[in-house]
Amino acid sequence: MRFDEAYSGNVFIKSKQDYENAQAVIYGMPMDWTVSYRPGSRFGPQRIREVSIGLEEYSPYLDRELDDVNYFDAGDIPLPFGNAEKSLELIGGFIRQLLQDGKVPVGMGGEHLVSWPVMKEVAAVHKDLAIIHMDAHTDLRVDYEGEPLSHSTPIRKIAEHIGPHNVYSFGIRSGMKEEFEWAKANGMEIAKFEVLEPLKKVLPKLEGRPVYVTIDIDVLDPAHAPGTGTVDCGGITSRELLASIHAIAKSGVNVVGFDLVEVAPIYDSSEQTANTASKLIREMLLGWIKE
Ligand SMILES: [Mn+2]
Repeated sequence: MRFDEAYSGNVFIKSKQDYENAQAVIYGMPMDWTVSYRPGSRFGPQRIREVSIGLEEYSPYLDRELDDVNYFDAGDIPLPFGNAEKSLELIGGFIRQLLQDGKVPVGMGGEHLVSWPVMKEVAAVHKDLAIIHMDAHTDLRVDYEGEPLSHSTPIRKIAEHIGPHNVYSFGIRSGMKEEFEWAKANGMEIAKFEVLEPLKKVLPKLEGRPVYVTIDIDVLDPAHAPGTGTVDCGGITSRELLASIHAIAKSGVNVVGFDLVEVAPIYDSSEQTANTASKLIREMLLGWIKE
């Protein structure tokens, strides 16, 4: 793969731009064509990169700095506007290549549907994969008004693919009654309203297992992250989300890939959401990409 083709401008702070030696590869998935409410997340990845320049390179939480991690920012994957099926195929192909090269995928969305082909490819390589999902929304719909390719469906798709008992959702406060009932009937754990405390109970169960973590920025309360398409009040604080990232870092799970999705700069007039997202990515890189 020629990454210079995908490269589109600035990079996440301290990216080494050395693919061969990179442990992790950051990439943007600038797609927002299946959203049920407000579009705009296609511009998320670029804005997160731009504001990342304002980050400190050192994490006082983890006593580690970005120079200690080798990562490569591949830019945004070029995706055909309006064609969800083709976009997901392209994302899947990109991830297949990264995994073949032994890289940890670090994705930035984009709407949440982009996580589906990523999780599917990761599951093909890492048997016994578990998913940690943080979100305001269940994302367990079969379809949205008849359309199965919708940003309200990715967790249902991966749950059916790897088994619902391997998927753990946290911070959920919005969804149809049927979605909650489906989860309960199929042995899938949904932690409502909170993230950190239920996560601490689940992490020991996942010790030693490969885990993919998918975070929708709207798990945060809109007071902490207003710049997203489907805002939903009653969410967690950025402090709780950081503590949750650090709890995963300290646990015995093996994080084999992760993403942060649904940042929509157009609703982010203070740029608080993009700045928060860039710090979350810093902490995930420092906490989850081990030596
Ligand atoms: Mn959501």
